Parts: sequence; structure tokens; C-alpha cells
Amino acid sequence: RPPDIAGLMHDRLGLFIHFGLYSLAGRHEWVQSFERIHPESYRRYFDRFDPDLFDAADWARQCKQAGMRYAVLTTKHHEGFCLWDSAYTDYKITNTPFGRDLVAEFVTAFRSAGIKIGFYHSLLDWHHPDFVIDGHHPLRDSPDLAELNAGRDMARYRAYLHDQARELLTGYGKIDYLFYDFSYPARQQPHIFNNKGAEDWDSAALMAMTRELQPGIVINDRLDLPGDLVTPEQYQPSEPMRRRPGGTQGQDSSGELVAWEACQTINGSWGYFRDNTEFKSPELLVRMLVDGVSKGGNLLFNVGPTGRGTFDPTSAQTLAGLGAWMRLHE
Ligand code: FUL
Repeated sequence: RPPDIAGLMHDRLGLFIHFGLYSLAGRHEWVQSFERIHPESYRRYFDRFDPDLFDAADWARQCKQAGMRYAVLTTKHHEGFCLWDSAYTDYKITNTPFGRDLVAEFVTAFRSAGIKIGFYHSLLDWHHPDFVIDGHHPLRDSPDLAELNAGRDMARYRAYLHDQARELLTGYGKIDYLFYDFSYPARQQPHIFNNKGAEDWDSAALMAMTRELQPGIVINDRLDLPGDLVTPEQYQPSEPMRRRPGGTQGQDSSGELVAWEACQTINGSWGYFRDNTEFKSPELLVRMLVDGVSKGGNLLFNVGPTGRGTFDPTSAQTLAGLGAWMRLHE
């Protein structure tokens, strides 16, 4: 079955949810990398992870009321912490004080609200012992970097990545959308990413497995391979988007028209950022949505829930504001 890209593009407005250990720090999902926090110190968030106010049904209700038809949850972000009960790691939500499989609760609640299910899954992993320490890794400035990198083996990490993807694609029913994140071709920024692009993840096999296990699933363009849609981040294209001849991430004026989805934060951070109050207004977001739709694109609007598992008041009001406009135009 071909990817149901027409279905996803018909949905037009979706909810992105970035939730992880970084939500407790409350200052950006890249906090561990930005502040070069050592894993032993970062562990404090794992030991205290207990979103006591989390209610998947409430998230789903707010999503639905905003007029959104699909939602994309971070199953694992770059920090490596897993929001489901994975058999392949101990660094998972069921080993925290919270002790529940949040992915399972998300899927059940959103599905029963009639919302399509998307998973964001990070290719990068700053926790896995085989993931080579690159220019964004929290340990990049360690004096013993060479030593730390010596035994690391991306082939073993790759097996872990595929095992976990299989787990997510088989254990939670129908998944509509997979947002893998991210790979750059090796030739780009080799000083920052020492990855080999698609080769490091075996993107071709990962993509084939994803399609085989979930017929009809839509896959994004961040595997260093052509995807079903392109994903401009934090910008609105000024005209309909065109595919690069090679089809990989990005655009090119000479290519054919391609489906696209812009993802946007409320304040520049994907993870909850307590002190950043540079919010986009509901009016601005409506304009982005309308302008994007006129150019053939979707809007994936992000909420970073707080460490206690709720949508902060401004995000909640913004969703309500979007919903008020959506209802006028149903
Ligand atoms: C990026 C990530 O590095 C950000 O943290 C965020 O998840 C965004 C949607 O994609 O590539």
C-alpha cells in the first residue's frame, strides 16, 4: 500500500509534542548538549521523572479542540530517554518514578479521540554507549575524548535503532506518520556531525522496514533519503515547495512540487522552556496555517509539556485560540 500522503495533507493541522527528561530542566530540549551536562549529572532528571499531572485524555481533548487531526509525539529525543517500555534499554520511562508507558497511553487516548498517530524518533542518541561522540554530543569537550570514543561501534547502535523502531511499529497498533530526526549527508558539516549520513542508520533498510510493518505510513525526509514529504523547520516557505533532484532534505526551485509540513514552536524551543516568553500569537499561527495551506503545506504546531506533564497556560490558550478560528471555518 502506498503512503497515505494525501490523507495526511488533507489533515492540514497537527500537534507536535516534545516531552522528555529535558522537560524537567525547562530550558530547551538540547539542554544536555548546550550545557555539556555529564550523563551522571543529567541522571537527576531520570531519577525525578514523575509527571504527576499527566493525563493523555486531556492532551487529546486539547488537541482535538484546536482543530488538529494528527499528533506527533517524541518517543525518544536526542538525549536517548525512551518514553515507552522498550526491551532494549534501561533508560526508559518505566524505570523512573512515573513507571508507566507514556507512548501506550498517548496512542490509546489520541486514537480514541479520532486523531492520527505520529511518532518522532531520534536517530541521534547521546546516551547509547555505542553512539560516536560527535560535535553536538554533551561529552564532546571531554579531555579523554579519544578514549571515550575508542570502543564505540555505530553498527551496534544501528542494530539498537532498528530494534527499537520495530518495537514501536509493532507494539502500538496503526501508526500513521514517522518523523525520523535527523541525518545530514556526510559531506555537510563534517566537522560537526561525524556521521556518514544514510549509511550510519542504514536508512534504506529502516525505511523499508517501516513501510513493511505499517502499510500506508507516511515517512518524513530526514533520513538522508527522499521521504514522502519535506519538513521545513521554523520557517514558512514563500512559495510551494519543490523536491531536490536527489529528493533529500531541503528544497530546490528546479525540482517537482512536493508535499510539505512546516513545524513551528510557540517560543523557539521545542522542549518546555520556562523563562522564554517570546510567544507566537494564535493570530500569527492562523496566518501561518492559511498561508501554508495556500502553498500546499501543513502546519505541525508544537507544545512542550511541563515536567509535571501538563500544557503550560500559554500553550493551552494558544491551542484554544487556534480552535476558535478553526471552528469558524469548518
Ligand atoms: C530538530 C531537533 O534537533 C530539534 O530538537 C527538534 O526536535 C526539531 C523538530 O528537529 O532537528
